[in-house]
Amino acid sequence: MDDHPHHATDQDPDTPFDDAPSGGWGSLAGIAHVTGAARPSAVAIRILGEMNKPGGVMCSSCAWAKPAEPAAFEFCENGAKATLWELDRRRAGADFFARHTVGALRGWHDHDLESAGRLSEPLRYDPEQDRYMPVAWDAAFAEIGAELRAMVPEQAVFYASGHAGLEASYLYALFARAMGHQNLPQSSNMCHETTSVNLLSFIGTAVGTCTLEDFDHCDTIFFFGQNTGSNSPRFLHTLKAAVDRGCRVVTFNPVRERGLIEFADPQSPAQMTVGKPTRISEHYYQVKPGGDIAVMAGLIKGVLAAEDAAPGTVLDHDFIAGHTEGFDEMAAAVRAVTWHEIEAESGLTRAMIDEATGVYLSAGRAIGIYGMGLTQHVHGWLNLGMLVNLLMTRGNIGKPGAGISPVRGHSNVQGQRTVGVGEKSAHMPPDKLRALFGIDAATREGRNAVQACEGILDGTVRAMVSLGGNLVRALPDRERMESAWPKLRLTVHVATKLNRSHLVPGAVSYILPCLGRTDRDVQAGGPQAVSMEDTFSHIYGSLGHAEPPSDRVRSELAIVAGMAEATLPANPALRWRDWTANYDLVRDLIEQTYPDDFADFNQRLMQPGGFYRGNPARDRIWKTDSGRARFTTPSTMSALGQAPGTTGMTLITLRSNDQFNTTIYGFSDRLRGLKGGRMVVLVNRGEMQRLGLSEGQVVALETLVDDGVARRVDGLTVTPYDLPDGCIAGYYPELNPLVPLGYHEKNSATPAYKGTPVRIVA
Ligand SMILES: Nc1nc2c(c(=O)[nH]1)N[C@H]1C(S)=C(S)[C@@H](COP(=O)(O)OP(=O)(O)OC[C@H]3O[C@@H](n4cnc5c(=O)[nH]c(N)nc54)[C@H](O)[C@@H]3O)O[C@H]1N2
Ligand SMILES: Nc1nc2c(c(=O)[nH]1)N[C@H]1C(S)=C(S)[C@@H](COP(=O)(O)OP(=O)(O)OC[C@H]3O[C@@H](n4cnc5c(=O)[nH]c(N)nc54)[C@H](O)[C@@H]3O)O[C@H]1N2
Ligand SMILES: [Mo]
Repeated sequence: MDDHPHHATDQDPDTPFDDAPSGGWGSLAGIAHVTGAARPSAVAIRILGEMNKPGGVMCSSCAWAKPAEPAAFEFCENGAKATLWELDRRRAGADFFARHTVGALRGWHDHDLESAGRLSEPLRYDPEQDRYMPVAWDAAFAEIGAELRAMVPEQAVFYASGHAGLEASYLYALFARAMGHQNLPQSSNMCHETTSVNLLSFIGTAVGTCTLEDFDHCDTIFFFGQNTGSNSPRFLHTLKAAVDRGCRVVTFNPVRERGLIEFADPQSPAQMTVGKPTRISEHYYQVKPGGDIAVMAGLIKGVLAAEDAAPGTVLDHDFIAGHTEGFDEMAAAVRAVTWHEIEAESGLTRAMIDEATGVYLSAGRAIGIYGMGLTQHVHGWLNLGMLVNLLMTRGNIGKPGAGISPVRGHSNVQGQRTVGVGEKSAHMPPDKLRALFGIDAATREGRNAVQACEGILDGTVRAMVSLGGNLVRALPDRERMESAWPKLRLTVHVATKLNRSHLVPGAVSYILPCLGRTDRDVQAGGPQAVSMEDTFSHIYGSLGHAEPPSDRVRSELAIVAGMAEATLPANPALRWRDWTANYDLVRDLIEQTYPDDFADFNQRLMQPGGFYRGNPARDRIWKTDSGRARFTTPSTMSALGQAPGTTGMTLITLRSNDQFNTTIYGFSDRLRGLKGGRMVVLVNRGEMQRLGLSEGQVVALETLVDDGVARRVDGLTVTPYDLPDGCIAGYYPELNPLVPLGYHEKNSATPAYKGTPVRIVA
């Protein structure tokens, strides 16, 4: 019997829980417990004290900005959890793997796998014993190199989760291209790829146009499907400051997310003692999942009606005429949509949408914020198209205090793309590859995450290298993917902690333990910093101080360089050892490869507030085919690929306040008032009655997409929750087996994790 605390059930009565508004004392109380320690260590306190400040560690949780003038504590509850989770004093070393077979570990809960502690030595899977065994680094690199050399380059896939710094990521992207492929899927393929692909085609930039300063000047913020309180909590301070100076916040979200309703600032002692939180959203509308296109059609209808009533005063005619194309077609299509259809698709009334239009029209400067609620839909492209439309009617892109602002997920997910981690040639310019390294890049574009999965299913992909992440758990169609994974010839995981993906080894399989961002990274050239890019395209250096988990753990950059050197033919321009000794040299290469983005990179590395790499759309330079910003003509009023019908429900998968993606810190979702278990299905009371369900009843969900594959998750406890009719919710990653791999955003293949049609089976 394995010695772990949460076997089949995932109840955790000890997780701290209280009912305080998001950000209050309650959020601080939860921090110390995540790794079972009574209180944070001295080094943890030092790292948290310096976190997100120049010269400190840049938080490995979310991608929110690190302000030039940081607060006394520039970290949040969830950043602290991520930090303490990494600073875990427990170790998953050789003795741990001697005690547990891979088969036995497969029965463990995700939370318990990572709770085994930091990985502390390189491991090779021994199929005879079904165990991971310690191995020497050189032997690991030699075998990985031999396996990769024996393949056609395009049979290899190099995945990256958005953790690793720019330096390691650049070398990883270079390694793939030097080997002869561009199969570089990234976590953003499951996340903001909808943004990267579609914003590029609408306004000529793959990233948001705002910077942190814009939040000091905006008159209104329209929020679509981003859960600030759990996923980018430091943003709550920015929001509160905006609200305090009169900015009006309007939110569209099927779930009433606590942080967007009210927020108590734990850094404001007055508020703590008075206990009076600030109201964040002036209006909060519980839109149906996939209903945002209809909402925005209604808002634009309102703008057009106001212009009709007072011609020349509402639309930004100079902007529309001087900078855009497609306005007339878009406006005609929106005028043709009926309010009946808008109300049916959005689940909101015309009066509500008119009320929100009033706020929009009252504002000279508006910001549109969004997250996974817009991107993870089949018609996510149109969600973004409509938001761009709405903003552009009044010239709200490319002026101070206005813009479109996707909130990115992983701390360096945006930056990895900037330095070449991506499947397209454009991600790492071929002329630079030739000039700097004499390498001719593959002309064929590579595979994104969904295409990589298809390749694993059909056997055309033979090697899966992962720089961080937990792909098997994060992907759609998990059961199909888990059963295909062992057919891989080679699996390599560069990781800090043990996770589920490590437990489906290919024929040859390695776990290579790496330093985390909080760890001290000392190479032949001395202590090394790494860097990352935030959601506002600002770049920061990060310096770790903690004692590494063991002397057999290497930096991500050293591991990438080690694998590359063992795989590639000798090339004097590929100086893997020199680069490992001194990361300044890698930053010089990044600057040479992307001179517009990274001028004086080394000199500006520790600049307070980061350095800005610029954004043409912010300056109203449109790098689109026509040189103009494009209005999008809506062709449908629902972002869903398939309506659930009367017997089905639309499933949205959520993150709790006690997880970072597949890393489960605990079993409480404090800000939603839920605790104890993650195997739940949230249903509103009216729907429970209509469907004949009772609270606490255990049910299954089955997917209604008809593609010949049966998909089902059992053992879900019915939990009443305030949601729109026709909509149910549950947790990611537990419900991932329900999402079909082929059910994804049209242009970018981002899985439709927020709009899967399912049936509840009692
Ligand atoms: N603590 C913590 N921080 C994180 C993460 C984490 O797991 N934990 N993950 C990181 C990552 S990688 C990412 S990408 C971000 C994710 O951060 P978010 O973008 O906030 O993503 P989610 O929490 O998946 O969902 C966002 C919201 O969308 C709403 N929603 C669902 N469907 C719809 C819809 O159709 N319309 C609208 N308007 N809303 C909808 C949900 O109710 C939810 O509130 O957070 C990052 N930060
Ligand atoms: N149903 C559903 N599925 C989803 C989503 C959803 O909303 N709903 N969201 C999607 C989104 S937005 C994303 S981004 C993906 C996330 O997918 P991934 O990025 O693949 O998954 P993570 O859970 O972030 O990865 C966690 C693992 O990263 C490793 N790790 C942690 N820190 C480090 C480090 O510093 N270096 C290295 N090398 N490894 C490290 C640890 O081993 C840890 O177990 O999931 C997607 N899947
Ligand atoms: Mo993400």
